[in-house]
Parts: sequence; C-alpha cells; structure tokens
Amino acid sequence: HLVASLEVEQTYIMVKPDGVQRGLVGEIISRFEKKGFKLTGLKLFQCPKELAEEHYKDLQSKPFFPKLIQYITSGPVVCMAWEGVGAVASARKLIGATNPLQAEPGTIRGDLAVQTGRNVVHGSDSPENGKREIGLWFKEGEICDWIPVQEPWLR
Ligand code: 3AN
Repeated sequence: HLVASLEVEQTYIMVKPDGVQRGLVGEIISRFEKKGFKLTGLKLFQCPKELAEEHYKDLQSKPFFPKLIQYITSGPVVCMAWEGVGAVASARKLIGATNPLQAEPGTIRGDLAVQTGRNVVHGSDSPENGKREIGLWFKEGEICDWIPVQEPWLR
C-alpha cells in the first residue's frame, strides 16, 4: 500500500470519445475542479492514429490494442493537464478501476460507465507518465502555469 504523495504533481486526464459523445465533459471536469486540483491545460482534440499508438505504446502487445486505438481515435477527446499535491494517485482514485463494473460508486467510472473498452476517462498512472503524456498531447504554449489570486472574486 503506497503512502500518499506530498509532492506537487502533474497528471494527464482525458475524456475519451464516449465521454464527449455522451455529454459527460462538464461532469468529469467538475470532479477534478471540486477536488481542488488546478487546471493547467484544456482542449478538444481529434487524436491522430500515430499519437494514440505512442500514448498506449506499453499496451502494444495486448490483444485489445487495435480496438483501443480505433476507440480513442473514433471522435474528439478532451485533453486536460491537472496539477496538485498527490494529483496522480488521487486522480486515479477519482476515476476508479479500469473495469467500470468493478469501480466503486462515487468514482467517475463507477458512476458513469459499464464497459472496460468504453470507460470514459484516462488518467496517468505515475508522475513520470503524467509529464510524458502532457508533453505528448500538448504543444508548448498550450499549458498555463497560473497562480490563483488571493483576493475574493465576489465582493
Ligand atoms: P487505466 O486506463 O485504468 O489506466 P490500463 O492502462 O490498464 O487502464 O489500460 C488502458 C486502457 O486500455 C483502458 N482505459 C481501456 O480503455 C483499455 N483496456 C484495458 N484493458 C482492456 C481490456 N481487457 N479490454 C479492452 N480494453 C482494455
């Protein structure tokens, strides 16, 4: 059992094509906002095959790889970079287990999905992969490292 990280981390979160098609983009973004992470990158994007293959290169030998690439490139995705203390592992908890039928209620997949091959959202599995994936999906200049203002907005 891993001790929760106290490091500020970057994680790559992506709403997959089924999440976009089903109108779940706002709901999914909302969960990370409410948790308290900071959004540093956001775009709607049609993923080319080569990028999908690079992103999932560790799964190249899996029997479901061709279907996975077909799924991820089947329509636009929403690419996000989120930053926060322990953000990588925490985001994976918010997302829930890979198989949505085994994901706990209260998690994104537990609440919103049923199929492993259509599990609505991706989250990086390590801080190293968080950096790698943000570098893969975003160009320089698309990431904003902003500092929250201290002043109250509503008075
Ligand atoms: P996670 O997305 O929870 O990190 P990984 O990294 O094991 O899970 O798998 C990456 C993606 O590959 C999953 N999100 C899912 O879309 C797909 N996938 C994983 N296992 C299977 C499987 N047995 N059948 C079909 N697709 C799968």
